[in-house]
Amino acid sequence: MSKTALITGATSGIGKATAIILAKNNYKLVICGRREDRLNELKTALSEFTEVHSLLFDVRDKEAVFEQISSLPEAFSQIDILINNAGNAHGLDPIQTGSIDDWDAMIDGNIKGLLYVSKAIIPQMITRKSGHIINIGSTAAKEVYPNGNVYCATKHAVDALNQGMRMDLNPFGIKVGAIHPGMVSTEFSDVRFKGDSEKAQNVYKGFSPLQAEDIADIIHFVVSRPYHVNIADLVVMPTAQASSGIVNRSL
Ligand code: NDP
Ligand code: 8X3
Repeated sequence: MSKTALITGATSGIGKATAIILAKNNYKLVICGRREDRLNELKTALSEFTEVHSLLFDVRDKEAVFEQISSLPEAFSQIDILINNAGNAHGLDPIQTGSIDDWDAMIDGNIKGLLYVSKAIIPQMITRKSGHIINIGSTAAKEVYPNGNVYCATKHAVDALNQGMRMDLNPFGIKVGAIHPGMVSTEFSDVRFKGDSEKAQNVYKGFSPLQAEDIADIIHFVVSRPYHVNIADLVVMPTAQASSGIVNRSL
């Protein structure tokens, strides 16, 4: 029987690429996001390969998270793999001029949203004594860069939660691991710079960034390991990148 994966943030970037590769490899999917048109489009496209169900919710909305996940039809209600991917950076400002609304969006989405979705799904994994949770962190989970302050703090929190979840869920045989990408060309920078496409494009200028499909390939590798193998913590950068601040823009 094929496994069911629930992917948050499946409407774009890493989440969408992951949905595509998992669908082509016969995983059943629950795809989640806030943009209904994109969810519908993706569901239609992937239905050629697998069974797909979509859930429309904002991960920051506690009630909506629990309502939507508990509304899953029987055929999709057993979640074998949870991919906590939804998240974004909002702004790139020094701490003294950062916007409180941006801080709230990042803390509420990247940390609290990940917790709400996990809380909605972990009990069934405990009952079955099986399951796999993949948390999408970032190189920003491992180091801090100038003006990254709150985004880096939220991703450091994801790193801590990943470790904590792995410890607490260890008695139940549940796998927990994080993937921490460096610079990936998605809609991430468009969101960070609030639609200023020139600023967004400059982020990836002069080198070959990772593509969403590169991370999706890795996620597929991670979920397809045998039961006794848990990829607990994986950092992946473009070859041109050595750290958050060191990027060789001549590659
Ligand atoms: P995108 O902006 O392309 O995708 C972000 C996804 O998250 C979208 O599907 C969006 O869906 C969803 N999302 C964002 N906020 C919410 C919310 N409040 N509720 C529900 N869904 C939400 O960026 P990426 O694919 O790059 O980002 C995916 C993850 O990867 C994020 O956690 C990001 O921090 C992380 N990451 C990205 C890197 C990069 O350089 N791109 C590097 C390291 C980590 P919708 O708008 O439809 O709700
Ligand atoms: C996204 C990568 O370098 O913008 O998490 O923080 S970075």
